[in-house]
Amino acid sequence: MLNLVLFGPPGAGKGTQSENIINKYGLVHLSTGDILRSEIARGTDLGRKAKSIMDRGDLVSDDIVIGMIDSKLDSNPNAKGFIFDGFPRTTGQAIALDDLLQKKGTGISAMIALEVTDEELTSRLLKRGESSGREDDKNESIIRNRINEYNLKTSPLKNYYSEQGKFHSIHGIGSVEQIFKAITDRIVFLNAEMDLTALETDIEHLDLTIQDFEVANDIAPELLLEIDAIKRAEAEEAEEEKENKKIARKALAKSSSNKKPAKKTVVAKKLLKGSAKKTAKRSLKKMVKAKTVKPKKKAVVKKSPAKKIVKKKVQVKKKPAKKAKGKKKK
Ligand code: B4P
Repeated sequence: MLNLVLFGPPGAGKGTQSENIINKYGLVHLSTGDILRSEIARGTDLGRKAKSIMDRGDLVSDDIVIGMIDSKLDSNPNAKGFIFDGFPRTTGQAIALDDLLQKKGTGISAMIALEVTDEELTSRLLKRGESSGREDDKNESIIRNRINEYNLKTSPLKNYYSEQGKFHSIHGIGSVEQIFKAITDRIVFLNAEMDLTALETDIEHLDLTIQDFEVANDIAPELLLEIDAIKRAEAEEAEEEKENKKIARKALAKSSSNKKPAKKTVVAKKLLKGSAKKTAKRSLKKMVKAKTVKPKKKAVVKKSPAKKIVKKKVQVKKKPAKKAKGKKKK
């Protein structure tokens, strides 16, 4: 949530720049000056109380403006951010604003302060007074009083936000467009900073995930050992079968010169064909000299019952299928 305090002395251009910021970022505009003027225009009790104070160029009491902001925050629950224009103007208002936002689970992102000289402010406000009809813009001494109020009561807020690392100063003299560009450049920086903070929070959450992974990893080694043993046993079995076939081929080659095939040759043939494999293997091992064939040690691995069941099922299915075919041919 982007919550900006647009700060500066009277006539610094807070209202003017607020309009541009709202149009670009879709923030809800809360201008205490506008709210007070609308209360005066509607002739409410609050408006009547505020009018004489504003006409003198003094600040309206903290209680009144804090109450106004509170109800405006409540009436915009789905806002994606606020721009506070002309509020807070005293340390009391700043503390109250922090409390209100904290209760709503948010806070001020930054204070953007427009810096303008007293001479420029006076000239701008007198010029506006020619057409605005605002009492506080018509008289130079009232304008001076507003500037004094700012220097005395409002300016200290720069330190308040500076201590929180939220103070951003913008040179407020130049064209409206130039100043707006300087503000938006700062907002780009602020958004990047907010993204970075969000990323840091995500990484903190990621630490928890790594911890979870480590717990899971404590269990994993046992499973990995079991899988490894199964794989090794299968590889050794395949290797043994390969060697047996090699021996059988040698035996066949030796006996090819003999008229009668030796018992060893018959067994070897059987082994190569793959029939009576187990019996052949056992016989061959007995007959072949211990020097030539060194049986490998087999890894003892308990195969899972599920595997055995699958093998048995396959064998059972094969046999009746062969018989059925033979019957049909007859
Ligand atoms: P606000 O309504 O807040 O207005 P402001 O200080 O007079 O003017 P702002 O800074 O918004 O200037 P703007 O853009 O209009 O205060 C009015 C009174 O309300 C206060 O004196 C006080 O009594 C009361 N009040 C409000 N909030 C309060 C609070 N929180 N606590 C207590 N009392 C409170 O610009 C001024 C003029 O300059 C315009 O004519 C504009 O066209 C011109 N301008 C703007 N940018 C310019 C630029 N770059 N170059 C030349 N001219 C420019």
